[in-house]
Amino acid sequence: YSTSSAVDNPITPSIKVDYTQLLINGNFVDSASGKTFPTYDPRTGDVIAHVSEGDAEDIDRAVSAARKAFDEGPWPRMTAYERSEVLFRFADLLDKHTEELATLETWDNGKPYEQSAKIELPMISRVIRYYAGWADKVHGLTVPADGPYHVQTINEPIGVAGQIIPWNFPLIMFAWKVGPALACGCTIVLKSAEQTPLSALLAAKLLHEAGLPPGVLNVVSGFGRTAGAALSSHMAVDKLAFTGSSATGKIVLTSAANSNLKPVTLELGGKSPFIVCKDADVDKAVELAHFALFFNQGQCCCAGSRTYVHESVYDEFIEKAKTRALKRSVGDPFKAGIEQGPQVNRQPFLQCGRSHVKLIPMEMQCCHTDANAYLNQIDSTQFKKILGYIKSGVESGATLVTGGERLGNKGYYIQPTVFANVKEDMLIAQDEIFGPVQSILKFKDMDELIRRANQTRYGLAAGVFTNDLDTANTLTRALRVGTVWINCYDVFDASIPFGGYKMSGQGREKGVHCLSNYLQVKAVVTKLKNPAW
Ligand code: TXE
Repeated sequence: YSTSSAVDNPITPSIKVDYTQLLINGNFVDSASGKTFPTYDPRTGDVIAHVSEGDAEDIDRAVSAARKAFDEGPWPRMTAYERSEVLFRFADLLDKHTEELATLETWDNGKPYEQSAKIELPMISRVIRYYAGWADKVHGLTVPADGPYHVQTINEPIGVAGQIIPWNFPLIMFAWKVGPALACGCTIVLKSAEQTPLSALLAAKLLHEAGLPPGVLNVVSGFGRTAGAALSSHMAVDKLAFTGSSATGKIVLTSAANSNLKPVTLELGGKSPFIVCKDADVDKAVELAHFALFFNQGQCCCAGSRTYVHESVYDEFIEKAKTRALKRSVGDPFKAGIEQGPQVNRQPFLQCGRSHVKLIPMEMQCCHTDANAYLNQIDSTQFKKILGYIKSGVESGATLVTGGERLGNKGYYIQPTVFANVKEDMLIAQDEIFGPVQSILKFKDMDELIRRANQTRYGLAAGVFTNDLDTANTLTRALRVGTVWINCYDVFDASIPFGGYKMSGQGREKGVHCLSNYLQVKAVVTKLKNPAW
């Protein structure tokens, strides 16, 4: 990998952080307790800013504001076109403030600035425009029921939506959640991730500048086990949308069931196969498989994190995958040409009671199947978690082809790492590593491949690299996943539904499918006096 000396000499971002308080009922306010928590620069571990720490009382205030805005406010009552105009104006403001938003995103998360500014921000305003376009196209049906009845359905907004988002794509997650909910006329309480609270506050401020009435979108920064738990169990929240780990997904689903049975959509983890077939152009396959895994420091729920390669091209593939990983440019994400920045975090959040001195057995650190065990681990330290998995890969007998170590002495940089000879029973082939670690597995025939590719508790996505139509179609039908990318990867158009099979989630985001998450269907049956008409 070509490291940049900038790993040790971080560039100072050109903006200052303006918004650190909670946004409740249209105003920036301190948390009820007055508490704050630090958000860190993953390039150095230094504190960027202290942010108001919301917990149950603040969630209560935010839900009351959202409730009032839904029950009495103008938002669900204004014309759908007026709502769409607010969203279009918001998208224009997102474009106008790209530099500030992208800077906050990179500073808080560590992703390359060029990725934030040139890939993510345009995707974000596009998603908002997509849902702005839907606002006045959400309508019901006329139903040909038996009997002397005139029957219609009305699609009504579901009410107050609670939305909990993660740190890997803070603004994209914000847009995927807020866009459809607002288009449908819902009001919102959004809890951002404790690792990356900054960009959502600026985006929410811009949404108010675009004309959003107070109380319609409330943003509470804070921790999962306090603010997140209060939101998912709140009796006055009508719907919950969550993106995060499968373990936390189980917890929020349980809280929703144990409180008011609010419907829940979940977008969770993955262990997606990327399949290189025997007819593949190896150079192109290596490049795409590399992108599928390493994009965003490997911190993607849909990362192609099990690279299956046909035995006829396996050796050549490994050699070339190694060369490509070694060429990856790792360094300060604010520097031009950087492909990989630091992982998101290392600090455990002591404020919410997690201990960073307790030693945890590897199985517990890595196993996401047991929610209680998972809660006891240091689950916020991605950097440590990834290095732990690399160790486990070596110990379980996989071949470390390149990488495997920390990079530099400062910040949370990890060498692009490639493992060969990986087997399904190894932890690195089963758990979501969420880091720059490529695991390569060899396969021989199609039936065996299908069985092995499906041998995971996840089912988010898959990549298939082939020119053979029958191979592509067979795999598409056989793989139990929510998205199949053929000869491409990570294509995230606003109109394409995204979500998982199995423990990767419930429901779909983006596209027309997402609207139903934020709607209730009301049937209206009117008796006809003169059934002849
Ligand atoms: O996730 P959590 P973490 C995976 C990835 C990563 C692992 C742990 O493998 O290494 O999860 O990351 C909130 N009630 N993904 O610890 O805990 C939390 O505050 C309510 C995949 O960051 O799921 C944050 O806002 N909310 C993923 C959000 O849940 C709670 C993206 C996600 O945090 C809560 C991120 C609780 N009890 C991690 N506990 C993807 N699908 O893309 C936490 N939260």
